[in-house]
Amino acid sequence: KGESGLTDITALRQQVEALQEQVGRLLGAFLQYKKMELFLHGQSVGQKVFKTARFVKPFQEAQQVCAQAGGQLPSPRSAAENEAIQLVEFENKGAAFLSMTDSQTEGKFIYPGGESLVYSNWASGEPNSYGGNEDCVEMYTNGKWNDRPCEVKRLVICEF
Ligand code: 289
Ligand code: CA
Repeated sequence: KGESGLTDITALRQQVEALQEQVGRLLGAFLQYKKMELFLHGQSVGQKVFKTARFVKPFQEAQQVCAQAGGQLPSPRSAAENEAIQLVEFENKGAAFLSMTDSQTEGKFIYPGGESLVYSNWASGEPNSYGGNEDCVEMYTNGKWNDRPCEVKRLVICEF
């Protein structure tokens, strides 16, 4: 009994060591992959990654592009997240759509899940619903937000 107990512990130790090696290799591979993915056109901030598709689309199609890729349009919830999106825009020389709209209630912008904004960075005088048809939000390349018609085409950036 005593001897077989020791054998069990030795076997377990070997298994733990093998697992530790595997985790180390996985972590190395993950960090290499992450570096490559973010090398161009991507930014990571906290738990989020923003990456552009490098083409423009109207809002609904942009939403579909991101959903298809397993992501969503960007919902910047802090200045740091806003700046990360701005960096992706800067590299790609274009304003992008954000996820929020006031399609449901004019003047009340919400995230796709229905939550009210926890952060905003409106340009001076915005949102102004210019012409009465500006339910979507673009981020200018200076990081400021402007409400715009959802039909205009803007750079597609997705949040993952
Ligand atoms: O069609 C109006 C837009 O081009 C924008 O024009 C001006 O920059 C401002 O009035 C914006 O609010 C508006 O979205
Ligand atoms: Ca506007």
